[in-house]
Amino acid sequence: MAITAKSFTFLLISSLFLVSCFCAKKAQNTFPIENGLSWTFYDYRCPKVESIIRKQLKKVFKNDIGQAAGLLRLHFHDCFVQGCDGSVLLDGSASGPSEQDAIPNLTLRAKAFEIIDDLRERVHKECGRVVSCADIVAIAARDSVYLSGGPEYDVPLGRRDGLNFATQEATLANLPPPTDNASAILRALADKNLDATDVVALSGGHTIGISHCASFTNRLYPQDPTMEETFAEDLKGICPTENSTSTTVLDIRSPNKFDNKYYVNLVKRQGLFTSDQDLYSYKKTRGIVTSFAEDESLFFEKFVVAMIKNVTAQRTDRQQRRDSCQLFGEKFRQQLSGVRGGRGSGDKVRIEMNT
Ligand code: HEM
Ligand SMILES: *[C@@H]1O[C@H](CO)[C@@H](O)[C@H](O)[C@H]1NC(C)=O
Ligand SMILES: *[C@@H]1O[C@H](CO)[C@@H](O)[C@H](O)[C@H]1NC(C)=O
Ligand SMILES: *[C@@H]1O[C@H](CO)[C@@H](O)[C@H](O)[C@H]1NC(C)=O
Ligand SMILES: CC(=O)N[C@H]1CO[C@H](CO)[C@@H](O)[C@@H]1O
Repeated sequence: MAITAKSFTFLLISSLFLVSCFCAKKAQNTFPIENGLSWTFYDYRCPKVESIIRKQLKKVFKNDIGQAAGLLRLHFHDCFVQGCDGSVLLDGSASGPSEQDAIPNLTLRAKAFEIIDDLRERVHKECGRVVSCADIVAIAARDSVYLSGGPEYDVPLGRRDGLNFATQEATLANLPPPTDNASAILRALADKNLDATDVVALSGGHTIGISHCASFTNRLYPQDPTMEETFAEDLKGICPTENSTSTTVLDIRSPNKFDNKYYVNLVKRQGLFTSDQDLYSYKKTRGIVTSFAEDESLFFEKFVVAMIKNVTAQRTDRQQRRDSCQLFGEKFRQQLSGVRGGRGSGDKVRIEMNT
C-alpha cells in the first residue's frame, strides 16, 4: 500500500516526537557508566520490572518504613564486596561463612532478604528469570531512598549474579568498621575510585535506619570528647554497658526521613559512629559536611552521583541469574556444575548462564 503524503507527514511528526521524548529521558543520564550496564537494559526484556518493585515497596514501607534502611544497606554491602553481584544474598555453606555471616553483616536485617526474594518472585512471575537479584537489590535501594523522601534517580541495570559469596576476610577487608576515623574511611573507599565528596555523600545513607549499641559504645566507654554531652548521656541510657544489645536511630533529628539532617547532626557533634563524626573533625571533609548541612539539594545531587559510580558495577566473570536469591552456596554450585556437565537442571534450581 502506498503511503500518502498526509500519512507520511503524520509518521514523520510522530517519530520526531518519539525521538525527542527519548532524548529527554536520555538527557538525565549523562553519567558515565560501567561496561555492560545500561539505562535501558530491561526495556524489552522486562519493561515492568521497576514498576513492580516500586509498587510492592510502597506497600511494604507503608507498614514499616524502617525496612527502607535495611534495603539500602543491603545494596551497599553487596556492592562493596566483590561488586554488586547479589552475593550478599547467598546463604552460607559448609565451605565457609558467607557475606551474611561475616561480622559487619551480622546486623543486616533478615527481613530485607525476605523482601528481596519476594520481589524476585513477583518480577520473575511477570518476566521469567531475566532479571538478576543484584539488579533487584539496586532498584530496591533506589526506591528506599526515594520513598523515604530522598532523590529520585535512574539506576543503570544489567548486573549479573555472582556464583560465590565473599569470604569473611574479603568482607572485612571491604567494609570498614564504624570505629575507623575519616582518613581510614577515605583510604578504604579510594580503592573503589570514590573521592572525598563521594565518601561524605554516601555516608549520608545514615540519615535513615538504626544501629546496635556495639557499633558505637567505643565512644561512650570511655566517653569520646567529640561527642556532644547530652547526646552522650542519652546514648548511655540506651546502652548502659558496652555489651548492651539495644538499638537506636542513626539520625536523631529525622530517623525515617532521607534528608540532610545527618550532616546537621555532625555539625552539632551528634553523629553516632566515629566514622560519621570524624568526617566533621577531619579538615579534608569538614567543608563538605558543612555544605551538605546547609544545602540539601547539593547533598542529593552528590549522593546520586556516588550511588551510580563504578562501585555499583557488575562483575565481569562468568555469571548467572538465580532462581532464588538466597540459594545455599553449596547447592548452588552443585547445580551449576550439573549445568556445565550437561545434566538437566533440577526443578527447584534452574540457572541461566550468560557467558
Ligand atoms: C563509609 C563506611 C560505612 C560504615 C563504617 C558503616 C557502618 C554502619 C554500621 C556500623 C551500621 C549499624 C549496624 C548495626 O549496628 O546495626 C550501619 C547502618 C546502616 N548503614 Fe552504614 N556504614 C557505612 C557506609 C554506608 C553507606 C555507603 C550506606 C548507603 C548509602 C550505608 C547505609 C546504612 C543504613 C541505611 C544503615 C541502617 C540499616 C538498618 O537500619 O537496618 N552505610 N552502617
Ligand atoms: C586514623 O586511623 C589510623 C589507623 O587506622 C591512624 O594511623 C591515624 O593516626 C588516625 N588518624 C587520626 C588523625 O587520628
Ligand atoms: C562485656 O563482655 C566482655 C566479653 O564478653 C566481658 O569481659 C565484660 O565483662 C563485659 N562487660 C560488661 C560491662 O558486662
Ligand atoms: C572502575 O574501577 C576499576 C578498579 O576497581 C578501575 O580500573 C576502572 O578504571 C574504574 N572505571 C571507572 C569508569 O571509573
Ligand atoms: C540477616 C541475616 O541473615 N543475618 C545472619 C547473619 O549471620 C548470622 C550468623 O551466621 C545468622 O544467624 C543471621 O541470620
